[in-house]
Amino acid sequence: MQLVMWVAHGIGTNIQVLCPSKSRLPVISPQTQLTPRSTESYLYRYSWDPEDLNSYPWDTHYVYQPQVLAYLQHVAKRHDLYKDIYFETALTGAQWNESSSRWSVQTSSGVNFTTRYLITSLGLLSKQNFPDIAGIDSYKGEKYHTGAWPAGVELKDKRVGIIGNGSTGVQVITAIAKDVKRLVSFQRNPQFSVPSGQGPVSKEYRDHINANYQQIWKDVKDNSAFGFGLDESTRPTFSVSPEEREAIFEKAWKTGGGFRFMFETFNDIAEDEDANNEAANFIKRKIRETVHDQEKARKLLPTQLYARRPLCDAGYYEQFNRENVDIVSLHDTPIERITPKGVRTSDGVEHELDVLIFATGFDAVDGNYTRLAIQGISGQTLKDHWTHGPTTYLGISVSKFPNMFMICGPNGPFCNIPPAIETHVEVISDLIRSAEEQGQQRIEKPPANTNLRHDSFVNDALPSFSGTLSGKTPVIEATAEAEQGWTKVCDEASASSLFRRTDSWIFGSNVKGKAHAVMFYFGGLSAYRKQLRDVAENGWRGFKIR
Ligand code: NA7
Repeated sequence: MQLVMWVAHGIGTNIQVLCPSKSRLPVISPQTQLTPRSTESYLYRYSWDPEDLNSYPWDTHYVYQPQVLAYLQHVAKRHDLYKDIYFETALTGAQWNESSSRWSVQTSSGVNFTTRYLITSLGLLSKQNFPDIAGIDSYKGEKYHTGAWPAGVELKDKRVGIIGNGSTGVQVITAIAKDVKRLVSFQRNPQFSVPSGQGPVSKEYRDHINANYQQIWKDVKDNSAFGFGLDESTRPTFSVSPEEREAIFEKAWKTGGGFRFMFETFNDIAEDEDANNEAANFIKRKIRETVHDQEKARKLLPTQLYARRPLCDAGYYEQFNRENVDIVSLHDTPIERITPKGVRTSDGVEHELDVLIFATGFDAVDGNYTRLAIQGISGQTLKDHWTHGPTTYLGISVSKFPNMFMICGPNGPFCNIPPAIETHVEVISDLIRSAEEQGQQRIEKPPANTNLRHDSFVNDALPSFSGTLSGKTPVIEATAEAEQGWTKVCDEASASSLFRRTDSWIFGSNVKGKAHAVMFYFGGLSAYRKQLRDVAENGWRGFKIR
């Protein structure tokens, strides 16, 4: 999942994977593992190896970062993938060459490639977003962004400040509060967080998952909107009495899970403002009950709609009952500047710190695409193409960028990421395979006894493969009409969502100067997969294959 760049030369053969680092997953020091997020352990893995699914161990409802990394390493070893991966190698530029129908790909290590297909897996959330705060470079203490956490950071007995309280900030605060000398959360907008429900899994639970794994994956992919393995509710908030509603919220609070709380309780929390208020008020009551100091509680009470990525935690609000944990509301006292010693707020207080943590999120979804010079037909970059916000066909393809495919590109499904990744890998593989098969049918049969390959692989660092060309490389390109049509579909699918009315990375409004744009298909994973099937069954409608 952290493989950042795939440069594919053909499906099933000669896939070269570029990866800028051996361990891009955030690494907090061993004693302060981040509380996991929303994907439960049994789905935080690949579905296509049933034997491994049934036998690979996981002991808690959510896995921690070292366990996720260990799992990925295990899969890479088990399926002999290391030989195809170039570590410490980042993509620096790529150009489509119309006359040869090839991509030229440049990398940070100086190894360049010429490929038939360019498949990107750059990450929805990987380009770090640093806030535009005066004096940020003047700070002399230790400074970290949670999206690039180095191994071995020691926070024990230090004065730590953290800017940001989204999904990551909430996790970090919960994880480190007990160890640090002093912790100050510099909070702009308070968010809603519910318990995660982390804990050990029983043998019965694991046996149940194992016995039903194939059906579970089928339901996740083809019978659900969010792909989290939830029993997504079909019940409107006001279809039950206030007492029943309270009991339903209370049960979800006790069970735990952010997406579970939002989508397993009622079906209209993300759509209907009154319903949203009911859920929001329940969580606010919990915050008031949990946080003893009412001034701290006031600062922690959200003031916006409950309509950002739903958060969960392993005791976030409880941390503010510790003497060593404080909160600065940036609505009350905005940051004036970052100084060499710490953070100065508008009340004149200089909060002196040993460590300053930026949990300020990411230039999400298209951020990694627009910072790179990926040039399609006529040398146009993706950045040029996306001046008014990112547009794609089905989240995988962009017109004028032939034979380039994106895994989790803009306007892919808004859902759990592992099944979204698998869906994209499946559809891209099918599309290329189908186009290659059509191409093969069109060419003459090759002469016998040649060491035939579909292409000649050109790689400056490796010996070139022997072989000859057999036929023309198919050129697969989304049409401009299909791209516009899909953008409209995504626009309409999110029109009624309250998520669209809050400022967050989901609509690109967390980064200064970035266009507020539709970045996801909000119609649900199973509906999305139905659309893909429909496209495939109708001759890959919306693609030109030449
Ligand atoms: P998020 O969810 O984008 O959160 C970023 C946080 O940083 C959020 O609390 C922001 O406050 C805060 N922020 C950003 N800029 C500033 C400035 N200039 N001053 C103060 N505070 C600021 O990123 P995460 O890493 O937590 O999570 C991203 C996703 O990764 C998450 O949804 C998971 O899917 C995994 P704001 O709310 O904008 O006022």
